[in-house]
Amino acid sequence: MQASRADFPEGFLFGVATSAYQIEGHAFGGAGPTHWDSFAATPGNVVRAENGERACDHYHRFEEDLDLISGLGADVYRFSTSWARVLPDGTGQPNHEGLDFYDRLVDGMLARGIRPAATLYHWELPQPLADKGGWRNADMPNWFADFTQTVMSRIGDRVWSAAPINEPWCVGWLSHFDGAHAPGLRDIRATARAMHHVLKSHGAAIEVMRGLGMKNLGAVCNFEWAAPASDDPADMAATARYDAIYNRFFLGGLFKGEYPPEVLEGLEPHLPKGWQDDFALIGTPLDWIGVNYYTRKRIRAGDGPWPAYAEAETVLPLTQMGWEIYPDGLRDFLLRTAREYSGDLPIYVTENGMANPDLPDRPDTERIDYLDAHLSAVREAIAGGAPVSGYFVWSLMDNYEWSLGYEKRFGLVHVDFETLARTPKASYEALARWWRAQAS
Ligand code: IFM
Repeated sequence: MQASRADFPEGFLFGVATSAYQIEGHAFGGAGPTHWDSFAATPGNVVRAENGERACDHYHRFEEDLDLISGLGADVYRFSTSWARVLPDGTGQPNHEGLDFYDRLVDGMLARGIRPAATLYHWELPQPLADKGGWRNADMPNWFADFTQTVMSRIGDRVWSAAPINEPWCVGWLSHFDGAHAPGLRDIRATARAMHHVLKSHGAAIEVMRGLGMKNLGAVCNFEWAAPASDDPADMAATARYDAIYNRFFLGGLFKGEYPPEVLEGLEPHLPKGWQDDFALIGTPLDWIGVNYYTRKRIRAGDGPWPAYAEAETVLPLTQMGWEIYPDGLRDFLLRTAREYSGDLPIYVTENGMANPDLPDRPDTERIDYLDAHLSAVREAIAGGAPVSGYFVWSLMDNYEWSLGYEKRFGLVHVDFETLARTPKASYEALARWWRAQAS
């Protein structure tokens, strides 16, 4: 790899990210059912109807996995807590086995000198709450606040950072408008409510954590660079709608107390009554903002009602996900986030990485090149004035890629899903060579 720690500002942190349902093995340790289990059990939703029952069996092998993170020289490990593992019914009686697991996990990081970066929710909603309408239900902020209180009363004293919800766009839009993730809805009213309740729940969780005296609290949003397929005004307007829904809705809510007009054009009639009064909670001050970045989309005008956009053909090399490799988008998002929304607030690249059809005995040079190019983009953003403070690779190891099952391999470590053997890839070794050099 081209980079070294010396190329980044002093104190810049490097880490890896995973999430609970994608690696833990949800069948273990008394976790309750989630909407991902029922979504995956419905034919046609997930490749081979695969689910997170066993995943990487991280629940039993977490010490080995923490050793891999330590061997990599990572400063920080970004993990998530499973709501249904901690509160199998979504509310009420905690599962002590689940809380003990996160306690041991955090202590295992600290024992290895790794900073724990917790995300409270990364998509596995307890089924009993999904049965009550899930993110559409106006009680979600209260349920989420209670979950936050339960988890963080136990581990909040030792985590280095915490964020409430991973990728609100996926929780709101992808899951309720596109129907591609659980609960698999395609409904504009459900979408409007979910998008708003996700942000309200974010704010409620931040307030709970502040009340517990926790510091270093942030939000993690995923962004896709949107480029018009042509300079035709219709394509440009469609691109602005895509950008507003995907990117500006969440930043606008968190930092400006407003939603973009291009989104209100479609969602306003369906937002819950009194939504305008919720921005004080949604915009409760943060200590950092997280940017998850993978790709860009070329957008053209589409047929039909709002939002009337369509994806145009790709023109750049693609990852195994079919996503264009476009590192400039990361640089531009980091600059734009600081310039238009977050100012001097530290920005972390909380996810970046690529899926590749890796085999354990073949060097994953494509991933090394991808990471190299995106790390250069981070350096360019820093040079341009963006206060970027850290970078996390998605992901530590191959895992459950949601509706695409176990086929898409994002890991720095190869996982054989028959034997569960872990084998570090060439990208792991390449990063370890310089991350281990002078861990901060
Ligand atoms: O695997 C996902 C992760 O759960 C959230 N961010 C994007 C990753 C790759 O699709």
